[in-house]
Amino acid sequence: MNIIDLRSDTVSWPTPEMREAMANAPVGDDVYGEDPTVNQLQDEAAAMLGKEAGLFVSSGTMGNLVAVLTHCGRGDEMILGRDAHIFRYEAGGSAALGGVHPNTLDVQPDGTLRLDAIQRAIRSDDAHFPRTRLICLENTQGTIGGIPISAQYIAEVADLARQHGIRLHIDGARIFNAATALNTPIAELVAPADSISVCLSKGLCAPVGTVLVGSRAFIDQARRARKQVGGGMRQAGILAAAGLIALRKMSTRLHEDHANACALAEGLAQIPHITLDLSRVQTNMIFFDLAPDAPLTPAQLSARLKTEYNILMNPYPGFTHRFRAVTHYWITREHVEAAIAAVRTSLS
Ligand code: TLP
Repeated sequence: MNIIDLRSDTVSWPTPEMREAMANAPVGDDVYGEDPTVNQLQDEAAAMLGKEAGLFVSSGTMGNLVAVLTHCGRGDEMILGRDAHIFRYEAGGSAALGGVHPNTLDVQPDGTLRLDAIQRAIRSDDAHFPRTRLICLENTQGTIGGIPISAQYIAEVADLARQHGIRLHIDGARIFNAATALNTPIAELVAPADSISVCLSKGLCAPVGTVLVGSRAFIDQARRARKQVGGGMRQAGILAAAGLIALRKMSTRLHEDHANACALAEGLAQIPHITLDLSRVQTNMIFFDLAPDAPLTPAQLSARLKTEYNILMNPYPGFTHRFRAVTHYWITREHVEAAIAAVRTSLS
């Protein structure tokens, strides 16, 4: 990349090995279940995550939507964080398309929802209330800093859910980052969850795709929901071929992105006008605030970095002075040093 693109890990390009595998992938019609590369990807993802089956979908948003549509019926309720991607950034898809009622709770600084708040949010059996069907967690929790949440907490939420006959879905867009940061085997981390959507196209660099995993019965139903939202793809093995490399190879190198995020954060934290809490940099995301009296406004800093240094880093939507920077495969240590120097010079 001659551009240093720190806006997100979604911007990561496929690797040369992925492009090669895509060009040569054996394919079939996946709506008939006949694409060997898609089948391989689904099976490998399910095995890695310790679940019975997987379903390849086009995006993280579709993975979450299909999961919610499969777990919930119209008028049912899901409990999730007010800062969850599903609630904030998925265009209200589960309400628009599934009639699913969101019951949102505050996300704690450690990425969790308070167990007592979940307990209180679970509805009793009363005709006034929607039926609580689902709890959604997000790991890593992106909007509050890319914070990984532990296997123990997930197990506690799952216990609570099970006591009430409620399902647990994990938006695992960055679940491999969480497993890496926590040093927990991924299957152990997600063991108590009924479904997990795992993005291949963020830190794992595939150009497209997410795998939703769960029990065989859940995935059989999810296949119908995917079809309903127009997500049945045909010779999708071309995409799944990149996904296989994402799973097999890219999932084991994320500690490099985390180390680069730390280096970037440490450099930025020393620059006047920047406030950055280093203790919150635990995976590949960095959030920092620009002082209101800094020589540039956030919009001006972002524009300066782009036009003068070819560095893309955006103010974070919904906050007046906050930036988010995200490291990924195409961000090297040299890029990190260049970005620190560019921000320092721009703000001097
Ligand atoms: N997140 C994107 C934007 O949509 C904000 C980003 O740049 O971080 N779950 C989580 C936790 C996500 O962060 C994202 C994407 C998704 C789901 C949706 O994935 P896609 O973009 O594949 O639909």
